[in-house]
Amino acid sequence: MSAKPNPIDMAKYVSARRAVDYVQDGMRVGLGTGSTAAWMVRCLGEMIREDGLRITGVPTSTRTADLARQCGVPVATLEDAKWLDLTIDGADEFDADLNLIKGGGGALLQEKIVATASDMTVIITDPSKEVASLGAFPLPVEVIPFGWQTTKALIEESLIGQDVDGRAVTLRLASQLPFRTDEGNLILDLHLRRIGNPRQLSLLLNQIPGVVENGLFLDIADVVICGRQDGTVEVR
Ligand code: ABF
Repeated sequence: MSAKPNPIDMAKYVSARRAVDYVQDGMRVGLGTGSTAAWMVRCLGEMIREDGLRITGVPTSTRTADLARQCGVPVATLEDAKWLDLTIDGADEFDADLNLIKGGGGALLQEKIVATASDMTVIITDPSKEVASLGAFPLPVEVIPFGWQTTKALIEESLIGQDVDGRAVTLRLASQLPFRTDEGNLILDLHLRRIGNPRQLSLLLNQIPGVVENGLFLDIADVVICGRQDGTVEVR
């Protein structure tokens, strides 16, 4: 591996390195977004250069697409690939049921579409991502720009009576401006602290006009790999 990880990145690298063991020649592979997924893309580039691996990558964000091209990973659109053999992606939180919160990187919509269009989804993490209950990480919700303040108010209203410990909703900013997703949408972060019923909350959020998708990834992960700084790895 040409680029060696620093100790902080070691857990991410170990997780990514173990995940690419699932990649076989000829696969169509969903390429996740985030710093852990970036190590996965670099590992795939190494395998392509050194072992002659042949795959087609479908990126989940423009920044992953850019990194894949830099690493020599052939990329295609999901339309071209039609279906994927495997998706490898990161997460912000995972629980004992392998349910996730994703979207801290702002790519949750493409990530959820790509992961859902895959025969297998492998999530790469480190111990800091494991939780007893989802929710400590603010739940990202992607909304269209039109009427977003009304959508925000409807979300806040919908949280009343839900099994959550917090109800603050904030607009995600990037350098004092509203953060925009690759689709030009906005992200609202729900500071819920604990989500008692993720399935019910996910269904509720996605019924609200203006909501495009939310960062609860339920029944999507087939495997969660947890790398550690000491170089060991645990596969759930
Ligand atoms: C991406 O990976 C996002 O959905 C998630 O927020 C992020 C985690 O980033 P990192 O690997 O940098 O912790 O899939």
